[in-house]
Amino acid sequence: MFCDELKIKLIAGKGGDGAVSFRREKFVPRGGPDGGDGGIGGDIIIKVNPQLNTLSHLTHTKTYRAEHGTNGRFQKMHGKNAKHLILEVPIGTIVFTADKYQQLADLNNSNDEFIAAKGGRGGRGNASFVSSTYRAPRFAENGEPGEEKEILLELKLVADIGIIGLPSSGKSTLISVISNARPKIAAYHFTTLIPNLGVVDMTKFGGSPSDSFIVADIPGLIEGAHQGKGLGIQFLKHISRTKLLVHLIDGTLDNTKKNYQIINKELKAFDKNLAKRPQIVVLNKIDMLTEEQIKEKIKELGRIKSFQISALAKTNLKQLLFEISKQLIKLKEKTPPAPAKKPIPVLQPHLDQEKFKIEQIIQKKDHKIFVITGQRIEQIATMTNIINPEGLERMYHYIERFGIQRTVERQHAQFGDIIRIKDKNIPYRQ
Ligand SMILES: Nc1nc2c(ncn2[C@@H]2O[C@H](COP(=O)(O)OP(=O)(O)OP(=O)(O)O)[C@@H](O)[C@H]2O)c(=O)[nH]1
Ligand SMILES: [Mg+2]
Repeated sequence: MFCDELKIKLIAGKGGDGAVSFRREKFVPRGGPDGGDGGIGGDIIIKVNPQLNTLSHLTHTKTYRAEHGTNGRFQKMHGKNAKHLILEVPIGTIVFTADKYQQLADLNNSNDEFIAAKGGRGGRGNASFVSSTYRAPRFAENGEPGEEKEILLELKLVADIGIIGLPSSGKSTLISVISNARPKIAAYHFTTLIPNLGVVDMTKFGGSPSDSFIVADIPGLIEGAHQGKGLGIQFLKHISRTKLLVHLIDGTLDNTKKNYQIINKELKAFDKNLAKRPQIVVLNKIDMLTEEQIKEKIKELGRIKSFQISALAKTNLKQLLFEISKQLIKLKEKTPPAPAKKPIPVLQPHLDQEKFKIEQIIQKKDHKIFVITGQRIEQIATMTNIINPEGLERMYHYIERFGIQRTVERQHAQFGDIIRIKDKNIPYRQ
């Protein structure tokens, strides 16, 4: 099976910080707190675009970052939520964790999408902390950092076009200059023994990502291949699902038309339908021919229209690729859409609420450090500024509420010990 794989890093947007602010109005001497909440950070969403065939448009950048939410402001002004970053992928893309250990999503339908990295919550402004007992909080939350992770995208490839031709007509040379495939190329026959697949990134030739396609280079065919001559014709099954064939003819050989017919006869012997597949006929190696010789070849081919290229000298490749891409788009429009498969749920990462553990107890000379981990408590620690006395109080509130206090007490916590959560060192207190 052929796969296109891509590892990328995602950093979702951070939430905006909450504001600390107090109302200031004429004739109102002591206004209440009015600090607004921060905006939500942008998610990174992986979304199907049925027009795409490859992942090549995502290879230019290794790290994708969504925008941050903006900070809250006075007069309870809410910070702006950030825009989500949408990464488009072809149908059939599977999302894995970077180590490929866990599958996160299988995007099989034309409108599937998956939130791959969640943006951070906005921090609450001091206006949100007002209660009957807490009238003038001088404290606001920081915005939560966006999720950060590495993922692996995998796309199972089915070739859109197959390159066919006699041995040494230049099939592997062509695929090597138009795609990312790097097959073996040599001046002897049957250099290619198994098909090679390559992704043609049309943005490299001035096209758009949706023009990109997948090409297969197969072993050479010879007369009598259907009777087992040369490498036979079994490998033609690898291109039986292609939509279009590029028929490459070596321009330096005589009997241009006859050579063309030999290949078509072998195709027919393998599968009548494959022989009926649209073909783009290409005369290769024109760098070795004079203008006069090229004209003669065209004349010999008669009604069979051809492109004239040199794969080696990279002559006329762009025109050929745009023609392939144009024909592919037309052919795809004609093909009925695949029946809808059962919808997959849109998966969202969630935080395992209130679970924590003592990761480690570090024994120092005169005190201990309890290193606490847990998604939710770490999130709270990141969002809380403990230098602010009210922020520190809030941290103690959660330490109590989550049961961390009781747990460290059972481990003989004493005055002078530290509870460490993420990068915050909180003095233990009884
Ligand atoms: N002058 C010239 N030589 C070419 C061109 N394209 C390919 N060749 C040469 O032709 C020879 C065969 O090229 P390949 O790309 O290996 O041909 P192939 O069709 O893949 O051959 P098989 O895999 O054996 O069927 C090599 O020596 C290439 O350098 C071209 O445009 N001009
Ligand atoms: Mg080859």
